[in-house]
Amino acid sequence: IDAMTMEIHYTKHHGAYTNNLNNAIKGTDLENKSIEEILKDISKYPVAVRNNGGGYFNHNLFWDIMSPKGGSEPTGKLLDAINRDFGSFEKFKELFNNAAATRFGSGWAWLVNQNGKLVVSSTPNQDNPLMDVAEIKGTPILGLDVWEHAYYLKYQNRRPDYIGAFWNVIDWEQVSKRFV
Ligand code: MN3
Repeated sequence: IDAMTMEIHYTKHHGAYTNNLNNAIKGTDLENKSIEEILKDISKYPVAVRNNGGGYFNHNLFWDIMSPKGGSEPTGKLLDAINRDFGSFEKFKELFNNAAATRFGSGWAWLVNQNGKLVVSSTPNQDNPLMDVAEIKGTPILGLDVWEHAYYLKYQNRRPDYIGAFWNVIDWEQVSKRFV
């Protein structure tokens, strides 16, 4: 995962979602709600709130669960839950990689906490599992951006190589903190 892609991704793409979300909710009662509260009733709001609110939340999570010192494997309670719900860490990786690789067009792959049970899902565009419109709902604790802007500079069309490299930068301590 290279520095230039991350720089552009953070300053331009995430910056745009954040500004556009703020503009979309300006002067409405959504200004006083948390992003989680907004996302859970997203079907009630304009599409600009869905796209940019999702983009704002999803990237905040994405930056938080990556680290240059990442990689390795989860431990403790999270590893126990992965083993219980997927059979093994390797099996979970396979499912997650498949969700990320087969998401058609732009979107995200997720590890989702459904009241203590872990499932893998993917969503189109900037949707996420917190949204009432999501097919698979729950709390996302790990997410991978598979929009072309997330990898095209370095990997061009080779999305599977980008997905493979993601495992080297996952900060499992941060993912574990989200698994409550
Ligand atoms: Mn992105």
